[in-house]
Amino acid sequence: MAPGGIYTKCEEPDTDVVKDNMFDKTSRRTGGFLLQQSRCCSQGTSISVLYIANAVLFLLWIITIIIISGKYSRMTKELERLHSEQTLLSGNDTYMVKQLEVLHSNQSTYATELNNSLQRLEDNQNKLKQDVTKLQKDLTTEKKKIWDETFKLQNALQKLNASACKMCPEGWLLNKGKCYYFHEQEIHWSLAKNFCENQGSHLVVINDADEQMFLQSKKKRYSYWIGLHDMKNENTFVWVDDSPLSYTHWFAGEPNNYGHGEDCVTMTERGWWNDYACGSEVTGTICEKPWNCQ
Ligand SMILES: [Ca+2]
Ligand SMILES: [Ca+2]
Ligand SMILES: [Ca+2]
Repeated sequence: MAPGGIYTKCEEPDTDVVKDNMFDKTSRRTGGFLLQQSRCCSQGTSISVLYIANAVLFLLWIITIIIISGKYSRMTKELERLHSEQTLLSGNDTYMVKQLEVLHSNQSTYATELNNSLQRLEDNQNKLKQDVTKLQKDLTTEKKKIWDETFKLQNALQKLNASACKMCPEGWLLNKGKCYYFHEQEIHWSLAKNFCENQGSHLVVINDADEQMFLQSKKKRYSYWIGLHDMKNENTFVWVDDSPLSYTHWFAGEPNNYGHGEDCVTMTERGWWNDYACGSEVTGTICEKPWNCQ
């Protein structure tokens, strides 16, 4: 196609057109009316094509606009969504910042409480150390006092022992404030009674089980006279110091007033009591007297 397109072709006929014009001039006289009509129809067709092309172009433009509009709408929605998410994220960021601030505040509080607790523990530890130190000091002081008291008591005891005030005379045994003497000689009851009285004592009076246990644990011979008799009234036994007969330790079957009569009492094997003839001699005598510092 020559420059100028369809319009040029219609207005500027080429040599063929000139020829045609010449032919037209020739045929105008010979009846070329049909040819001229055919050229006008060709121009109308071109215009129609032009319109159709324009319409197609317009349609494409409209479609393009619709597509672009659709994409623009989707992009707008996407932007709105992103903006919404950004707002949400911004909100979350703000919430996170607040949470961090709260955590930081709590951390500071906990740190302060921890420091306070540590300080209290340290104070308590120091106080305990002071208390322990004070207790150790008090204990040392008390120990010194006890040692001083012990030393004083030892001195007093030494002075007491060194004095003439003995707890019991030599050869006598001490038990609960009483002195006892085990006379190892075979004599009858009246001599035994006199012997004890000559020692500032009397025949032993057994008042309870403790005294009985002490005596039987110390006896060495088989039989000893004790201070019990029924000389005045048969089978009514009395002590030489008139103490009540509140305790007895008779052997089985005793007192039996055997033979010609038994009105005095002995402590025999294993400590059992037995009424025995006062004129008979037995292997020993037990004397008793209160402890007396003389
Ligand atoms: Ca007694
Ligand atoms: Ca008798
Ligand atoms: Ca008897």
